[in-house]
Amino acid sequence: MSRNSELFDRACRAIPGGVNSPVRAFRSVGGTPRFIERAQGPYMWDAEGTRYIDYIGSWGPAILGHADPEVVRAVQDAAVDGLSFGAPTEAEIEIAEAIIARIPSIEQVRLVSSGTEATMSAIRLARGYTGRTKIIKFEGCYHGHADSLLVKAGSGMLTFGNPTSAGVPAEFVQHTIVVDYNRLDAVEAAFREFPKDIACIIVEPIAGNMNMVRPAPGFLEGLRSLCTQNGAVLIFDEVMTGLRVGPQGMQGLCGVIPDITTLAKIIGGGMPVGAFGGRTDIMQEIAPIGPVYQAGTLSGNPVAVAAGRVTLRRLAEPGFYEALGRHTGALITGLVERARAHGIALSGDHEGGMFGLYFRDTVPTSLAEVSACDTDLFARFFHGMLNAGVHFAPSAFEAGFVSATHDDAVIQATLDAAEHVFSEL
Ligand code: KE4
Repeated sequence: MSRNSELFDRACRAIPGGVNSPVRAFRSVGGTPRFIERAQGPYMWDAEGTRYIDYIGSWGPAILGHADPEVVRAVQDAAVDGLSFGAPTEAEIEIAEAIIARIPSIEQVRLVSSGTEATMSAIRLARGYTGRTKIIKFEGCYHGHADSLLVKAGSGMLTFGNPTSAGVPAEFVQHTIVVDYNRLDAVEAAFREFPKDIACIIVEPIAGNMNMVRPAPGFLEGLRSLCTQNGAVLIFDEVMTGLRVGPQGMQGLCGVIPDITTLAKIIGGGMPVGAFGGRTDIMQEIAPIGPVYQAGTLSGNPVAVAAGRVTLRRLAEPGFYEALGRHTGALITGLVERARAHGIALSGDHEGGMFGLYFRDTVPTSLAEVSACDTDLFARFFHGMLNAGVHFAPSAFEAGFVSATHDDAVIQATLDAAEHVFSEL
């Protein structure tokens, strides 16, 4: 038995499914998860010493590459002065100021420890600010595992084909309206049905949890108009896209400014940091100055914040996103060309350091089109690449991520491996 199999068997005895987050269990692609012992730059090494070029990137945070020396040193330096105080620190002000300087919609920001906490808090804030109860989310979008959002969620939920989660009472989701992504007419209909009771819309401005799906032209602009017209709060969940698709997130690219933005992943540089922020008049509703309660023991802890601050500073270096986008584009263009040369229906899309690969002829524009992709072929591609030393996300319903350390040589090595895999698919 391989070391990974031994570890997985042992893990399954101690941890449900052997993992601490479902998508890691390989259940939608089959096989044994690789137990990672260390990572550096674009590479991870598993328990058997096998090296992989990594395109999971910890699901987004590892944009500088794994174990970036400056980030690691900042964490070490912070840790020797104490791990967490439960009291305010100057570092929290600095990262808040850095976030405010980068994200157009954010005038004030509150730190939390995960994307789930950020979106859960943002929803509560929108309800408290408007005095309304209903929320609109989009099928295939995933915003973390807060009860009211686990309705037809994407990511692991979609992978398991569980459009809703057990353990969530119907009463907890009766105010959650789920419509199809890119269907502005459905959102208009919801506002017509509940003209004064929709607190907010929460949306991934580029969906990344049903694989990568772009907003249709005018979709985000339409959501902005409908929220403004109806007195509802527009929440951009940029946990994934924030600082991943560009220096100001998707809102910086599309010019649509939400009322609240949620962030996580990259702003922690691999350490647990999430955030929600927005217009000052809305953020003033948050405790301790407002009636909407929100709290967290480790929110803004100095070690996590140290990693985030260095990461944010490095992303502002000249040419960072140009290089990131160039390498991601070379990867996707190269993969699609090689697949098609072997008669395989593969399409791809990318924005900044985020990409989607789809085993179908054209880039999907909806969950239905993503769901029609050849997931069996994806699983065979996934394992072929894994055996060739390239680790993509273990699900056809996930986006992929490139880091600053995925240079020309790493991209070329990936394409060389893919050439061989496509020839045998
Ligand atoms: P976390 O609670 O996992 O930090 O963030 C939840 C979340 C919120 N919003 C968006 C847009 C997200 O993509 C996520 C989490 N993303 C998944 C990747 N599809 C995390 C991977 C996992 O669940 O293990």
